[in-house]
Amino acid sequence: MENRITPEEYKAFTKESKDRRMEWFRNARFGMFIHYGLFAAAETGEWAQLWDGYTIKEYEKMTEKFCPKEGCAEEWCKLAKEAGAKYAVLTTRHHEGFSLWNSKVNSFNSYNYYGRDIVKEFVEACRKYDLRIGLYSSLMDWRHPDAWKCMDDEEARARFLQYIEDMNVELLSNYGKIDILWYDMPWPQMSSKNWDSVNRNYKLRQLQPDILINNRSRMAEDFFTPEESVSPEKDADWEACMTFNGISWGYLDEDQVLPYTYSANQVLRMLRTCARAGGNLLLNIGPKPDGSVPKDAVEPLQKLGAWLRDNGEAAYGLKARLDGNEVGANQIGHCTASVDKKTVYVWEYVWPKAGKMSFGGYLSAPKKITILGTGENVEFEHVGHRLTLKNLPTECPDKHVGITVLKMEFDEPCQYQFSSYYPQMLNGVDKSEGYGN
Ligand code: FHN
Repeated sequence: MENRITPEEYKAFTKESKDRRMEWFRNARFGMFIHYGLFAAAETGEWAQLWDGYTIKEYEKMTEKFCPKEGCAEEWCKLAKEAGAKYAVLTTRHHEGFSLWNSKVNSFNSYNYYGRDIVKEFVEACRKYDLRIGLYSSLMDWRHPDAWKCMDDEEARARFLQYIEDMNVELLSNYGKIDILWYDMPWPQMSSKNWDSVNRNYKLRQLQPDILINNRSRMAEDFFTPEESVSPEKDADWEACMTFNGISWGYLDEDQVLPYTYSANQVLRMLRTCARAGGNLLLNIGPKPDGSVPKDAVEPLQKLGAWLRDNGEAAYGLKARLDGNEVGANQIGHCTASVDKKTVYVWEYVWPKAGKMSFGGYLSAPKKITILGTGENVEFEHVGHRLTLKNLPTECPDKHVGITVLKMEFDEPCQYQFSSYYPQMLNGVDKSEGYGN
C-alpha cells in the first residue's frame, strides 16, 4: 500500500481537523440508523444467517423474498426528517456480505439481483431531505472465503483487507460527499494493527477529507459508539446506537414487536441524556423486506418530531456537558443547559396538577421562566435555595407526549447545589459508596 503513515502521524493528522469536522455532529444530537439487507426477508433479525444456521448457499435464497420497492429510501429519509433527525446511517453491507450498491468488488449485490443501487437512492434521498449521510460498513463477513482464514493466514488477511478496503473506496468515491463511515464488528482481527486501520482509514480520509469515522475499526477515531445503552463517554465524542425495541436491528414482525417498541417518551428520555452529556442518539429502524418502514416505528417517530419542532431548543445544539449535581430539576423531571449555563431547560416528564412546583438547590434566581413549547410566562418566587413556580396550568401544557420543557433564563451562570438544605448529605457521605453524587 502506497504512502503509509505511522499511528502517531495519523493521530496528529486527524486531530488537526477534528473540531472542524465534528462541529455539525456535536450540534446534530439525533440520527436515524437504518438496518436493511437480505436479513429483512428472514424476519428473525439481522443475524438470521448465523443464529438460524443457514449455509451460505441456503441463505442466498433470501434474495427471492427480498424485494426493495421503488422509493423505499425516500420513505426512510422523509420519516427521519419528520422525526427531527439530522443525519441517517444505512447498512450498506451487513455481516451477510450482501452489498446494497452497484459494486464491482462484490458481485453479491442489489444491482446485480434487482438492478437497484440502494446506496445511491439513499444518498439522493438524504440530500433531498437535508440529512447528513452515514454509510455503515461491516468488517465481519460471513461469505468471503478469507474472512476467517485471515486470522492465521497472512495472504488471506491481505486479500480480505483489500476486499474490505476496495468496497469502502467504492462507497467513498462514487456517491459524492459522505459524512460518516460507520464501521461495525471488527471480527476476527482483534487489533487496529491487524486490520491495518491506520493506513486504510488514512487512505479513505483522503477521499473524503471531512468524514467522521467511528471507533469500530479497533481505534478510538472520531466518536465512541455505546450500543443499546445511553452511556456517555466522559471526555470524548460519542453516539449511543439503539434498536427501537431492545431485540433486533433487522426487521421483526411489526405486529408482534409492537409491545416492545419504544414510545416517543422513552426515546425523548434517551435524547435528554444525550443532550445533557454531550452525545448523540442514533435510533434504528429495520425496514421490511420491501423496504417499507415498519408501522410500529411510525407513530413514535412522528410524535417525537412534533415534540422536537416545539421544544428542539432544549435538545439540539451544543449544550453544557453536565454531570452529577451541576444543575438539577426534581424527581419528575431532568434538565439540559446551555454551554454558559445561563439557560436551563427542565424537561418535566410528569406535570403537577396542583398548579405549583418547586426546585430545591437553586442558589441563584432566574430572571425569567417560560414554557418552551408555548412561550407562556411562568410566575415564580425564589426564597433561600428554593424556586417555587406558581399559578401553573393544571393541565399539562405539552399536547404531543406530555413532556413540558420549562426554560429558565439567568443573568449569570446558574448556581446550583443539590440537597443544598442538607449539605451534610454531600459532605459527610462516603462517596466511594456511590452516594451523594
Ligand atoms: O452485529 C451487529 C449488529 O447486527 C448491529 O448491526 C449492531 C449495530 O450497532 N452492531 C453489531 C453488534 O454490535
